[in-house]
Amino acid sequence: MTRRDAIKTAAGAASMIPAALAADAYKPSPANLKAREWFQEARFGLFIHWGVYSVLGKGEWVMNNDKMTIDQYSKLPPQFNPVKYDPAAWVALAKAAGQRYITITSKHHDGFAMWGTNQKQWNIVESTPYAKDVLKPLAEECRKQDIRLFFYHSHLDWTNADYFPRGRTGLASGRPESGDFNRYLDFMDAQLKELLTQYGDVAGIWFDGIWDKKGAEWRLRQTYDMIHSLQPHALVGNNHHLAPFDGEDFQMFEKDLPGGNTTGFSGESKIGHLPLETCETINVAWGYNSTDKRFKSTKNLIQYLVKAAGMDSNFLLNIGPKPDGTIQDEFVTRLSEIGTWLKVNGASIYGTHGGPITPRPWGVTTQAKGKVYVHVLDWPDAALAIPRMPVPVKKASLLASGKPVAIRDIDQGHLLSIPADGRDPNDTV
Ligand code: H79
Repeated sequence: MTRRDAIKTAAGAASMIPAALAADAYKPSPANLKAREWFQEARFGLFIHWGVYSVLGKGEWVMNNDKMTIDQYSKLPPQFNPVKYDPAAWVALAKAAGQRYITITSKHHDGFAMWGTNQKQWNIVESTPYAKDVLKPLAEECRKQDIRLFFYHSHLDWTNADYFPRGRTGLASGRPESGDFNRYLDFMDAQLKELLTQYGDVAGIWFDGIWDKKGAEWRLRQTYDMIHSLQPHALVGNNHHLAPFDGEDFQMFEKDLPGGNTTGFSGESKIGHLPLETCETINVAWGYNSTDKRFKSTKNLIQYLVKAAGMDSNFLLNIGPKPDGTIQDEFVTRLSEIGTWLKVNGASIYGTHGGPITPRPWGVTTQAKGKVYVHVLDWPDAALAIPRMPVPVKKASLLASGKPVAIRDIDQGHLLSIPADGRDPNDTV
């Protein structure tokens, strides 16, 4: 059974569970199922990590890594004044890259709210000289430019006293050794409610950080149910590095293709039956890091997108804007180069599912509407032998030029040959 069939079967099976037994099982609304379809077709999104940590240019973990107290960290908001922030340009950048959605940090682990929350003064409107909500104009621009908007929201909070007992990180912040964790969760739900009622259509919430306090009662279903009751189509995902929990709508992987575990913290995330997404950075850091020059090449990033699609997964590619609101050239260049490639080859990515041939050392396959797209990332030789397709091959051509491709049936499958000048060093489709 393919992943796609498994998803259909699982959806069918869920609806056959007797109501009494299923009382507690999450049943996604029709709007939610439709949003999942949109999500899978979208395939490519822009991740944005932006907060007061950007001021220091040492990434979004600086408070934890440099063992900063809340007093020390509180010196950052007065320095955060992104006068060059241009949400129209940010959204246009994502559009030009061929991305269909944006996921931005509403709150990262430092607990700082990038919108004018009423729950706490620790927010961009009340604590920075900029004094404006940055999420609202972004949401408006996304609507104008037909991009959907997700909020990244950290469960983990290094500055909230009620985040108690403490977890594994943010231990040098100097908070009192007492607090009410349920009050913290109430606070978080109240903040989420603001995001889901004051920013129009929200594509979903991307949670992160519960790995900090394993075994705590996070009241996930209560929070997920609230989200779905406010916006039934909103997709809930949680970067807990485990198999999906009830109430979630997609499964994510961090710095690894689905099922991979090169990072060492994805060991328990077996691929489930929900739509998939994997996120990765252009250099190494998520939040702005001024010394991080380890930029991946455009080719590497295109191939990551292609490999993700070959595994039936979305790719969420990150940028960390500067504290003044601008985006460094290295990010802009790569995003626009990916966009150029997608203009020609997008039919092999958008709206596709993983193809009939599982990922191979030479590349991957995707499929849509009676076509199989063979993505050759690495030409092994003058000709390439591929496994047999599930149905007879009528015709093969290059996606970029439309030129016919020589294909010959052999005992073991098919033999493809493409002259060197017809190949694309990024990915010959
Ligand atoms: O938002 C970005 C990062 O800040 C955040 N997720 C992305 C999307 C992130 N947080 N942590 N990590 C990424 C790396 C996680 C490291 C961990 Fe651990 C290893 C978590 C659990 C084991 C280090 C050791 C942190 C806690 C214990």
